[in-house]
Amino acid sequence: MRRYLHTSVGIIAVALLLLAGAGRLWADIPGVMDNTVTLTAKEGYISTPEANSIYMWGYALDDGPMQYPGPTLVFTKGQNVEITLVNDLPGGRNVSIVFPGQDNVTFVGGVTGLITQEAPPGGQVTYKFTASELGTYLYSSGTNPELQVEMGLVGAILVKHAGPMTMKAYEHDDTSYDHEVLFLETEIDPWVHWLIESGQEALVDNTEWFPVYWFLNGRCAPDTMLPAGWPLLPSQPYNCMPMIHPGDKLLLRIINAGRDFHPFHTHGNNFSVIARDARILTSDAADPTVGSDLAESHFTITVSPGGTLDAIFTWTGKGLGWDIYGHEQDRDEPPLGNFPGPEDVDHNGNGVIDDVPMDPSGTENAEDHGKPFPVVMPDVKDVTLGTMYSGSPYLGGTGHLPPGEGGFNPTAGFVYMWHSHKEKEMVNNDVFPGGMMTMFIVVPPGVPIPMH
Ligand SMILES: [Cu+2]
Repeated sequence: MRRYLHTSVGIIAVALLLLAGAGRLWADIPGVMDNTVTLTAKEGYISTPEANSIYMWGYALDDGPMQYPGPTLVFTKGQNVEITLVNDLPGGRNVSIVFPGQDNVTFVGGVTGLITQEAPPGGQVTYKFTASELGTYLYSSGTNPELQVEMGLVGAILVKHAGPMTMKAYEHDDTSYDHEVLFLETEIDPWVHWLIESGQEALVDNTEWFPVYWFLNGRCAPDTMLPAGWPLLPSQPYNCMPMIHPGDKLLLRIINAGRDFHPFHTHGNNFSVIARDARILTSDAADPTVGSDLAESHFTITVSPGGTLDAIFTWTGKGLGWDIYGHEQDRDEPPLGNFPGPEDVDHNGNGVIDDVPMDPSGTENAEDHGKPFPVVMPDVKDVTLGTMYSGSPYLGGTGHLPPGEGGFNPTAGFVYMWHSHKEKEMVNNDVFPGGMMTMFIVVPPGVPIPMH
């Protein structure tokens, strides 16, 4: 346990070290942006942070490695989409894809299945549809789904506006965002996977299904925080570590691709749920000026199994009652006297002219400008320092740290946990911490967050 904790802290440290470096590329949602895609259903293995290796089935891109989840498919609204599924699964079984929320899916080739057209062993099937509605969608196997979804045949579809920089989740004007992140939630029972791997499928009993691994985008924490495309996780290419500036709007695209409920919890602030199952929560879907007027404010949200949800999260520090930037106090209060200057404004409306400028990003909360940190910081020798502590409680502030401490948060962002609020889902096969958990990072204004 001790060794594991050390390892996990090390991995978080590596993640933050990379975060500090140039060329970060994981703030957005990586995926395949092509309207003609070939997916191959095949077997493979995933890794979990407590050093397990689990047999899986997944959708690969072309003849690439098995992926968990399958490639995130990014289409633009109105695009005609063609997805060819090649069946390379073992055991002489059919496989398929269902596209909940997509209208008028047609097929070429394949064989008729119970739910949809299927690819026979060694064969293929092509699905065609028009990505007619914006939003966040699931795709998954429609063949023996109680087994094939468990084994990993799931993925995400995002339908976006055609303009490359039209960052608006839906037509409505208040669904715009600055950054986006995908949370594809799954869970597995490794016993089922072992039975399949060892050729004992007849012993799989869904009444005894008992998941002990919980994933965000196919990774268990702390691997969620490693970059996308991390070479040691070849079958788990996607990460999950959102990053914003104060005041940025972050679009959360949440998909429940499993069969349990996961109350996902963003510490620090509420978020606004603007859509469910890729349909905006509005009283007038035809009028884009109405906005998501039926949006719900939540602190924790559960998505139905098979469902999706879009929410907008933002964070400014408003309401904390202190100045997150640590701007100087009102030096123009007695007995120091007044210091007139170009920034002489009564920012916080307390009747005193401040001589310290507001944050130029425009997101600073005026009422808290200049207000002191509300507690006396303990002496550095009386605290245990985390690897992410910058030496200062202020956003963008750094301070002196003992030798060997800190260094993993050089931009002095605020870092905190987002996770499933079913606390048992924060483990990897009973080893804490892990599971459906990641870190969220607010970086100071001006620190670049890369986009596509
Ligand atoms: Cu919590």
